[in-house]
Amino acid sequence: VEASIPEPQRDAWKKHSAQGFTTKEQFEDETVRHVETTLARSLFNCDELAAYSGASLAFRDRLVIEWNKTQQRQTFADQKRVYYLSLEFLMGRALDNAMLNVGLKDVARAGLKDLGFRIEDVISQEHDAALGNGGLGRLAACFLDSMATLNYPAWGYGLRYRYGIFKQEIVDGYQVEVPDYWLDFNPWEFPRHDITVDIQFYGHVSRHQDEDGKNVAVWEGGEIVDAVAYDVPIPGFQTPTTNNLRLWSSKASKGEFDFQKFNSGDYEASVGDQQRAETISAVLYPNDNLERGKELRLKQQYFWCAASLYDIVRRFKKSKKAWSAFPDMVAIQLNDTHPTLAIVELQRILVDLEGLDWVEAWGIVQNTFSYANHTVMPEALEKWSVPVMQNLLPRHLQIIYEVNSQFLQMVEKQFPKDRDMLRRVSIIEESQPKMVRMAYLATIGSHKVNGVAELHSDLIKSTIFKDFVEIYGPDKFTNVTNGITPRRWLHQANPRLSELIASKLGGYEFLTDLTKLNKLEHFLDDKDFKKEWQEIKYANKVRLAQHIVNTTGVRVNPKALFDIQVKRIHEYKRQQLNILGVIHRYLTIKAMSAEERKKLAPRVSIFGGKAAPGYWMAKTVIHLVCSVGEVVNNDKDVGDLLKVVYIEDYNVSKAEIITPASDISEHISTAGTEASGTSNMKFVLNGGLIIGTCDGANIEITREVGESNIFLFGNLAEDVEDLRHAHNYGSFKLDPDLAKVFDAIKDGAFGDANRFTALCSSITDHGDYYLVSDDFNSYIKTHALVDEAYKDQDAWLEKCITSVSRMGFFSSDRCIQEYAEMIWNVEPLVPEQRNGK
Ligand code: NTF
Repeated sequence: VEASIPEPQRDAWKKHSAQGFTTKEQFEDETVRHVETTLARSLFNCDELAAYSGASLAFRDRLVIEWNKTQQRQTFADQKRVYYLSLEFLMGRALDNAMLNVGLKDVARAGLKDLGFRIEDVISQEHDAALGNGGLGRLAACFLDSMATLNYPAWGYGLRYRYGIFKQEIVDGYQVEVPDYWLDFNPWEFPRHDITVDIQFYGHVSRHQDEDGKNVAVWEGGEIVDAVAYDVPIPGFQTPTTNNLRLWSSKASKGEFDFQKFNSGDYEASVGDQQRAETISAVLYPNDNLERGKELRLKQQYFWCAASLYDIVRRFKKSKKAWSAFPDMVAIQLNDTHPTLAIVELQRILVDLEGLDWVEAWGIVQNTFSYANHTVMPEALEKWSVPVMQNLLPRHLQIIYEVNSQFLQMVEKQFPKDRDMLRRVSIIEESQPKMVRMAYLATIGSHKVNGVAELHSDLIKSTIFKDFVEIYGPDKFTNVTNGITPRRWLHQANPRLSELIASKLGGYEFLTDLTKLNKLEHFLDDKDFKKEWQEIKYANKVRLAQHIVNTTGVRVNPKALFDIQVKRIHEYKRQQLNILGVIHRYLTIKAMSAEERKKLAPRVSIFGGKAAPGYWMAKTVIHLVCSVGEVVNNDKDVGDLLKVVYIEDYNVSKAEIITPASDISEHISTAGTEASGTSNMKFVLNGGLIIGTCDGANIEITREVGESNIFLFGNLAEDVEDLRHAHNYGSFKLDPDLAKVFDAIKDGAFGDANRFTALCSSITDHGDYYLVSDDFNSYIKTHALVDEAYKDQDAWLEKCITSVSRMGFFSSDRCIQEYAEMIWNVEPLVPEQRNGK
């Protein structure tokens, strides 16, 4: 029974209920109070960090008031909720976002000024919440923003890693990883020590007869770890909704603390148990698009799925509804296969703990879950070894085998005697050791499966899920093209551009209906507007140039064309193609006469992004970029014509500085490998053009902005397989321009050539899997077109403005609405208006 205040005392309670500030005076009151009492500081020792902390706590108080109201409203409304399960949430900074979303940034700016601080300095004190690797985690963060903004009753569930993605330092041109301990002071989370769930691991399964004589499975023994909830409020943009992101942290269970050992004097061993429990949520696995099958990762997954499901089921049970109503109240979205064990866990709860019949339970499970696939790359598809799972989760493995056996019986009926089909679609791969194919399990346990861009959704139907389309029919598979939140990626990152757009469109409605941007096309002849647009871009480039000189010492000319590639370093994303192209440009400049050089448009090639610590080839690419920069940036022949910089520690807050400053950005993955990409959308929305392959969302961006406003190059996805085959079984012919680039590297133009041997030979001698050579000529030629186009600044500007005006489709609001209507079947919940209905 939950405690509550008795009726007669409720008025007193309401009278004193917290309100949260709205005026500048109140903001200053709250900020100073927090600095003085919560932080125990004073005006004699309040630095920018303390000011950040005080202001954040003032905003947190406001958020939590709205958050409480939202939770009450949602409980009372008793309607379907959506639960978004993601192992990553790449949130970035929260203060700026909170200020903008509650509409009090101007109040805070004025208040902080009164107290002696510049708001920008205060905002930049915040440590990024970096609980993700890249696109997948940032997508989850954009989705939370959109779900709150659109008033959907939605919860995020994730893990509260003590260490987020590592901090990258570049030392002597090499990546060095530094742990990201970010929880020292985090005003944005609320520990909920009262919400603790016991999570079981290992042990064994036995069979018992229950009272009705039914044979039930009982999972016994093993170890128990506690999951403790930490809640992070997610404010919508100018809406009454503040949703919840619940992150689980692991802790040794009280029962688990081994008093036997303790009493017998083995204190250290019992502390050891404590520490082992805490390692479960200790660290985010730093791989993007790679699964390495480590037991601790599986432990993380089950820990988080089991705690989240316990929470969801408990909430449902309070409603006293029949189990058959579960899918009418609960939609669970799986962000990739990482939470697939939640499917098995719900089946276990329904059958083993709640006594439902298997078939009825499985129907409920399938109607509850949906699964989004984010990659087709084989090394990123999750498979878990059967022996590992048998040991860690014995009952879950039994359930998986039972699900598989019923599924295969169904397939056998549909395709009698097609043995190979059964082998192909089995959840269990008959390898040595046997493996559980998580993508198949997720597909079988869900009512909808979607890809994240049109090409990708077509690809999954013709490759990894081809047989499943035959089995279930095509309607189970659908597309929801990714999107980004215009609040963070336009309004917050590029406030001047947002303001200029608002001044033309007569307000900020475009931030909640991004299709309104299309009205910008009416201003293509407005000279003042265009001039101001150009000035804003220039100012954004000056700001980035300042960051570059501060952090790398390299001085870049903000009048040069800024050519940017920032994303995780991966062979499939082809930063190697970019840097080899840069070398080609360098060699071309070196061979030019002084006259010819005068005609060339100056360029700055900007790279940024982290390599997974164990990804040696990616680290070599970083080293090559830095080595080329070292030579080019100090070459007097080249001067401003070419600069090459590596921006250290690319993360969300750096992206907010980098994205608005691009003239052109690179989205150049081998066709068919990048499921969607989302930074492509961010760059175009900020008035930069892109050079890209026909891959992922680039294709839909082209459809929207028009072919004349994008620089496409390279081979098509449909030709990739044949080209690879030709490399391996025909004759591989190296592109002649690329050959010259390799000669320069081998001659030691960028330092000791041995360091780059493997990188070069992966292209020249080992099949060129990512088609760098096949696409090189097209890439170089397309960059020449970019140079030409940039010379006509007026035409360039028109391309940029036209593109921005056509980006409405890529709002994550559109994307969330599609999920809500096509997949989740949930409705928004808006509070009743006071004056009526
Ligand atoms: C990533 N997938 C894809 O590589 C990106 O193209 C896409 O934009 C994002 O997902 C978001 O959909 C992964 O990180 C994973 F885990 F699936 F490999």
